[in-house]
Amino acid sequence: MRVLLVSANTVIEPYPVYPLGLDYVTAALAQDHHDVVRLDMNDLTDDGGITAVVNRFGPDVIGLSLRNIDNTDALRPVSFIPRYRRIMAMLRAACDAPVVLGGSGFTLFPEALMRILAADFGIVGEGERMRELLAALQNGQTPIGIPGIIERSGRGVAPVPLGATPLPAAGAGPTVADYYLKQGGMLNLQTKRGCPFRCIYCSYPHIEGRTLRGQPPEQLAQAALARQQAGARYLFVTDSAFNADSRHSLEVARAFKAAGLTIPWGAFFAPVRMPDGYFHTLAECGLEHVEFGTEALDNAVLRSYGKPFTVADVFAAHMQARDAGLHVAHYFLFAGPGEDAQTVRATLENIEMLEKTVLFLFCGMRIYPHTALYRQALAEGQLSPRRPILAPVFYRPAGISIAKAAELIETHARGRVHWVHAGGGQASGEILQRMYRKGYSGPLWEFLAR
Ligand code: B12
Ligand code: SF4
Repeated sequence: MRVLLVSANTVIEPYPVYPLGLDYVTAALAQDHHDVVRLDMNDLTDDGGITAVVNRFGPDVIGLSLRNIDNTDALRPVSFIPRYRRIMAMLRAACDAPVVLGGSGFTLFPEALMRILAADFGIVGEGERMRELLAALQNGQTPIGIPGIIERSGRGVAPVPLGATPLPAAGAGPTVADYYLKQGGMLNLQTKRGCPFRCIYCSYPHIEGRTLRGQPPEQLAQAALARQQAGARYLFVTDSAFNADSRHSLEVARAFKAAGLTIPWGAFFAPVRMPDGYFHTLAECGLEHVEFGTEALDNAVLRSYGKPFTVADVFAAHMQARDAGLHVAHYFLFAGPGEDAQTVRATLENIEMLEKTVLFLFCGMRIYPHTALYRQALAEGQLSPRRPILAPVFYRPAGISIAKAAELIETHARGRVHWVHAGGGQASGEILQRMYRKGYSGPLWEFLAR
């Protein structure tokens, strides 16, 4: 079949992110010899380009990748759904091919997005299952009943994590990656799926499953090398927490080095104490940036967020990474359950003791479906089961308002470049764009470290 895969994402903050998910879908469809063409909305200078591509290619089926739903900012929320509606309208005007929705954002809100975008099918979870969907359509059978596939009415079956997923054979080829190679030269790579932790607000285990499923290190090293050969100057590892499986992460890093990967890379880490020498080994294998999902530096708040570590663990992990010569950043998420003015101040004071770092401070915990936070908000009467949460709803802690917590953070952060509140907004996006144009690559937050 002729399949057009469209990446709808045009968010460029903090930087444009290569649509990695579509590599996996493309690789899966290639196994059945489908003719796949990809269209990246980041790469189109004007939306009219959609119609031209559809007219030229004449797809039998269109897959639309929905990564982001909104900017998850409680104080200045921005929804990306109106843009997706416009893309959908242009696809519908250009042809009659059935449209299949997928992607991490879609997986969080499948029924609502099927309805709003009036799509024909959706795939909840891993998009490799599009193979089965196309096989059913080709054989004139209904795809309903295949795990993860839903139709417009929302009827369908819950997804089950795939056992083994094929890795895109050669990684990102220059034709689809060109835009990203020019905009900072960053590509990405996923070394495993899943997260075993149970942080109450987190949607990642629903998107990727709780069981860690690692890809073979040698294959990953070849995929990393293919990206380097395609021109990538930096790799971001997209795993929920790279160190959630310390053995696999070490094997992957060593395989990178053995394969001859020379470009730097970075990843998200849980700030837990790692075995001695862990970060040194990763640093020797090219790791440069450690992004810790710390969220709070108050033990009661960490407990109430369901985090698998304490304040002491955070300091220990920080020192381990710093001693290995790595750039270290911490993400914080204020105003969740258990937060009040005193815990906000405790976290802010403890942050002062983290040396040589950058702090990304977010305020307001978005409530996602299938999370303990969702159930807690229901039990506390903050939500009713019928209230839609596609338009973001943020948890309201009893002890402090989101606005007040934001004010405390703002006051503390004012005038300090390494305290980046709410992602730094458009201004820091623009600074990054300028630095990329000058030839810099990578997340670049190390320039702010103090
Ligand atoms: C890594 C990551 C980042 C990194 C990206 C680094 C990089 N260079 O790649 C950084 C930190 C930069 C980042 C930033 C942001 N992120 Co982010 N990020 C992620 C994360 C953890 C992984 C995404 C990923 O690459 N996965 C690996 C690929 C292989 O999987 P995938 O894309 O999901 O694709 C699979 C399926 O979804 C499906 N699929 C994908 N496309 C399609 C298409 C079709 C047709 C089909 C059938 C299937 C299908 O098949 C694929 C293979 O199985 C997800 C959470 C998660 N665990 O998914 C959040 C996530 C995507 N991010 C999110 C958000 C909000 C953002 C930001 C907007 C945050 C902000 N306020 O700044 C920005 C936007 C950046 C941008 N330019 O788009 C949200 C999106 C939901 C929402 N509320 O909108 C998520 C889901 C996290 C969450 N809060 O739940 N992010
Ligand atoms: S916040 Fe991080 S460690 Fe916690 S469940 Fe989510 S991905 Fe896992």
